[in-house]
Amino acid sequence: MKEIFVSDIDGMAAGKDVVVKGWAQEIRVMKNIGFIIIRDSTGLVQATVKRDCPDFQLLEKISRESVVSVSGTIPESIKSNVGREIITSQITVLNLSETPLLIGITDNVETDMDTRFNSRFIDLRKPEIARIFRAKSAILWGMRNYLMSNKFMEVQTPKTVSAATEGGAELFHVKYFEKDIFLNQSPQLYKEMLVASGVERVFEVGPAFRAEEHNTPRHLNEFTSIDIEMAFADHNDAMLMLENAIANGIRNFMDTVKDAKSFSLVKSIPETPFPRITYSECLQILKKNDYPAINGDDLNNEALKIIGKRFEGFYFITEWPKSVRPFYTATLDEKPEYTKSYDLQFREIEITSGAQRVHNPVELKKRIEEKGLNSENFEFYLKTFRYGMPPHAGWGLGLERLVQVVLGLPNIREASLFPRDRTRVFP
Ligand code: AMO
Repeated sequence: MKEIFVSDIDGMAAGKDVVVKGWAQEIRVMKNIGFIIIRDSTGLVQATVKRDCPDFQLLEKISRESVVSVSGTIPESIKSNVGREIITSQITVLNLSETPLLIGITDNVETDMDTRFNSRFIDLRKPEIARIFRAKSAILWGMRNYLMSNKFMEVQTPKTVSAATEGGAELFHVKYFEKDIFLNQSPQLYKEMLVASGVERVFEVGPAFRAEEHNTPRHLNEFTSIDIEMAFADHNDAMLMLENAIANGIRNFMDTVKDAKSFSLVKSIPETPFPRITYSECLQILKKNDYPAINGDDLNNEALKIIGKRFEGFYFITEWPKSVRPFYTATLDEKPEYTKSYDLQFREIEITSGAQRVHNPVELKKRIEEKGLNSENFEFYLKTFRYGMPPHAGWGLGLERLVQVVLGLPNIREASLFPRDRTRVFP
């Protein structure tokens, strides 16, 4: 195991002996001196190699991106523009890299996204790409921590299913022995079933599959869904959990990722509660903007752009019409054509959908059938509502979308290590 990471060198006293292991990002050799800029996951260090070093000749042989282990000493004064230096006593090449590299790492050449994703393992060596995933990890950790400290239990549910969770056509079919089954679009039915099992508060971080045909900067065919479901709660309670989980995720990102604010679009921990606007209020705004009437329909991208301009960052759109929400969404007692549902938006981008759910099994069966689905296929789910199902609410959040908006990434694919889209199932 390596004993130190490159960033551990900061603050070490002159004269200390260290062994640095990483990738040889750049090699320069002159007559009496040479340099290797070594990169590891924490940063860069310059290994200065003087002519009297027994391994000086090796410098000619090391190709860029070879993996090296370099022993050396921290000098009295650092003469390197990477801010860290060791004076080399020994170089071991652990594995040579082939040349030329598949894509450049430090060169200022624009490589198109397709070429980059074909060699994603090298693309990820670029600090400006790697930090996206440090941010993603830190945001997720902060959200997870918030949920765990609010009595949520993390669960794992099947991704191979025999019933379409959300209905609709966005399903991948899979041959499963003699049967035709689906890849799950969302853990919706399972998280609700776990509420009935008495766990009360569950969350899952896992893949969700959507066979969306469209190729857009906001859609992936496999994304990471963070889902929660909580018993004895309504839509307002679930919204409270959501805004606090997000604020905690961003707080953790800002506290733990170096220079977070310098590369993120969101520059501070968002204040809670997030602003709320109802669907009907959105329609009024659209009308004032001479936008064509869309009552009862989903709000499309253009409409959401108009609404999004009124808010700085995150905001909720609440009380969506029943017609555009899934069968499991509870309706408002006083306005039964509208629902106890919400979307969390950032500008025109939808980050989360959620709602209080129907908990009455008779109503739920009716709602399934109203959507043109066969309720017999949902018997495994409906059954759990007949033996003591509490009122409950929850949400599903697209992690890559959240990372996209927090960092201001132009394309959601940038927030996925190995993106899956209409044409890409590789690497
Ligand atoms: P919904 O279908 O709105 O709701 O999905 C929830 C969130 O998942 C993200 N998302 C996507 N991200 C990337 N690519 C996609 N193709 C994609 N599709 C969806 C979005 C979206 O807001 N069961 C409900 C949630 C619930 O009510 O608990 C559901 O799946 O960020």
